[in-house]
Amino acid sequence: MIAQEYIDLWNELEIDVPRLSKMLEGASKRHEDVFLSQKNRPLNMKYFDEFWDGFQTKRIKELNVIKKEGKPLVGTFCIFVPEEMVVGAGGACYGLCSGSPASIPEAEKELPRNICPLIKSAHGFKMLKSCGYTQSATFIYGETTCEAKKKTWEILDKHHPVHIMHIPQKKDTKSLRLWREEVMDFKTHIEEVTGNKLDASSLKAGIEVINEKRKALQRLDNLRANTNIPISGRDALFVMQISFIDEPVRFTRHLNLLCDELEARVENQINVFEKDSLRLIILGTPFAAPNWKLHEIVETSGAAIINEESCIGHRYFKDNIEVNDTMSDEEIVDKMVERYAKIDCACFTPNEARIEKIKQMVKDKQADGVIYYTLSFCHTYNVESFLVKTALQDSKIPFLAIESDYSPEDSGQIKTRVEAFIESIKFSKE
Ligand code: BJ8
Repeated sequence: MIAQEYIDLWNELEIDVPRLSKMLEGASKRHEDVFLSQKNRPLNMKYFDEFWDGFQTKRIKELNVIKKEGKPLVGTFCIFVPEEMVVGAGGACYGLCSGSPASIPEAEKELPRNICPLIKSAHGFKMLKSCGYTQSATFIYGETTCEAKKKTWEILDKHHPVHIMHIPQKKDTKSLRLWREEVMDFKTHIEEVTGNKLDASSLKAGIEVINEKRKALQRLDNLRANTNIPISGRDALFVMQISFIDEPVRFTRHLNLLCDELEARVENQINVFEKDSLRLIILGTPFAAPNWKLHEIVETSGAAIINEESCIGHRYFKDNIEVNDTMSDEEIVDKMVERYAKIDCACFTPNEARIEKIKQMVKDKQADGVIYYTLSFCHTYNVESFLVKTALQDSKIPFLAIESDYSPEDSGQIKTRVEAFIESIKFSKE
């Protein structure tokens, strides 16, 4: 039962109240099935479970308080957004609803069927007015990372304001110059919303908050790769998904509490998986909530997921921004540009650093194999999978490629392939 104050807020945001209420019932049931059914969960997951219960109510209320103060709310689908600037300006930057199949049929009235489900899902949420985050956003952040996204912005902009950043697709000096200009334009855009200059001290304040969040995520990342695995991959993914929508300081505090508990579990040799379960890393495209399909399949097939080389995962938090008190705003922006240029999205050519990083991750985390996950019709990740596969096979690292969308229809088929993959690794280990 949704409290009247939230229904009033939803009406104010022109949300389709019956539709969102129905979607939330489904989201809650799915959360119960995928997460609450697990045994031996860390007690500090309670905060994240409760956050999920209020993610379209309490959190939307908080965001709209910020907006009423004239601060920006920036909704995004990509980790190229310089979120430190938004936070430094007192605003909030968050991931938009884009992981559910429920909104896709509506999106297909305006978008082609054969494009990535993430884009269609997000576009459908806007058309249906059934996501509090999208409805609240001052503007949606768009980027030119892939063909489908950059053309969708032109259509999405008819429903909601979109600010587009041109992401260069090479990492040479010329391209980085363009990227710097784009970051400066983004800064100006944020300043226009608030009417205030983003000076060195506000930039630094935003960087500190996001650095702390990334450090806590790095801590989780290290803990879950222990020999005794203290948390399931499903739970770790859930925490990372919430990192994109929660208030960052509160989120960091709760994540550090969870990590304290995980540290104690490691010391006490508590493992949430059967001893000798295979350790797998997932590579590829992002998992927007509630896309939990692959994690659920893998972890109910006898293997543990110990990492995601993904934007909802390692790619998001691997790098911080190092600044000091003597830096000017220009120098701080340079540091931000440098940090964002390290993102190894498959939209870059060449993208060899990603392959080297994956090999290192497999070694450091003592993974038994990788599953390369591509959302259907994501050409950059799909094509790059050949290069990753070849490099990993040369290093004798077991590799499985899965391409899927948000529908549950292929779950059985994926499960069969994952089980066969797990058996083949076990067989070769023996
Ligand atoms: S930095 S991975 S978040 S672009 S939408 S590219 S899945 S076809 S999300 Fe991404 Fe930024 Fe890169 Fe990360 Fe493919 Fe779909 Fe495009 Fe996608």
